[in-house]
Amino acid sequence: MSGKTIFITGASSGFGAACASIFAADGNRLVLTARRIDPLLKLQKELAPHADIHIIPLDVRDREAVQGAVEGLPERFRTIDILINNAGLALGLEPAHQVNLDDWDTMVDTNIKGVMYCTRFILPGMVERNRGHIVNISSTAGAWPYPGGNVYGGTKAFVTQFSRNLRCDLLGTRVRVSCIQPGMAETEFSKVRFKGDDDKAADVYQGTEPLTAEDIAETVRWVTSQPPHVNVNTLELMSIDQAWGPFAINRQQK
Ligand code: NDP
Ligand code: 8X3
Repeated sequence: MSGKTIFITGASSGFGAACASIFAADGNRLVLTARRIDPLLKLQKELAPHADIHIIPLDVRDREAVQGAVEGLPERFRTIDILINNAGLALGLEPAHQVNLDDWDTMVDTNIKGVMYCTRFILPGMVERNRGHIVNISSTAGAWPYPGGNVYGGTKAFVTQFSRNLRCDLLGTRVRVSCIQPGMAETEFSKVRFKGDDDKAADVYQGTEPLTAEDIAETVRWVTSQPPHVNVNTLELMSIDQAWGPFAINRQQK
């Protein structure tokens, strides 16, 4: 797949940056967005020989900024073929009764509202052109609960169900919607979750072979390169070193 215009949120690291590399190598035009401009500039410099790249410093929590970013795109980037709603984060792993409420707000604003805003401002053009593809990055955490997953898992459950509901609204158009649900993958994700504590972040992956950002980017590439009549609805993937546990049971002390 080449010659497409692809809008990626959260392109400054992890899955988003890996998607940028893969889609640039294939010869696509990219709009790369994230809050941090320096990694975007670096990526632009690296990828520019293969692809036309437009970068925008963008906080997806800011509705007006998202609208301004989409409406202010240079002419050659306006026809967005693929939106990758990837920007997101987990903050903390505390139980619900001890959690920092600001962290919950940040996750809701980024993982839910950011996806809503980008979708709402980019989707009308896709419907008008009767073509396009939205790829939403959810998580296994949206389907499978774990201690401390509380609001992070809730936001990803939103992403999964929102993706399905979009398909219902878009039935009769040629606009596709896919939801990817990765399990544990080694990126900056845990460093962000543990607020810069590198040791805690490293412990998450210690002794395992986690998914990589490139694994997810390859998955997004596969999903988006299916024939136009094929819509991959939901795709869950995990490292071979991860699986489900049994139900947790609280036993009375004798
Ligand atoms: P990273 O922390 O490496 O990347 C997250 C990206 O999101 C960064 O580019 C960051 O950019 C961006 N981002 C965060 N907040 C905002 C914001 N308010 N506005 C714009 N961009 C923002 O993690 P991953 O690559 O692993 O995560 C990508 C997505 O994948 C997330 O949605 C995450 O929840 C999901 N996921 C991750 C898994 C994992 O185990 N790693 C597994 C399943 C899903 P910047 O800080 O520059 O704004
Ligand atoms: C990231 C995967 O298991 O840390 O979404 O929640 S997990």
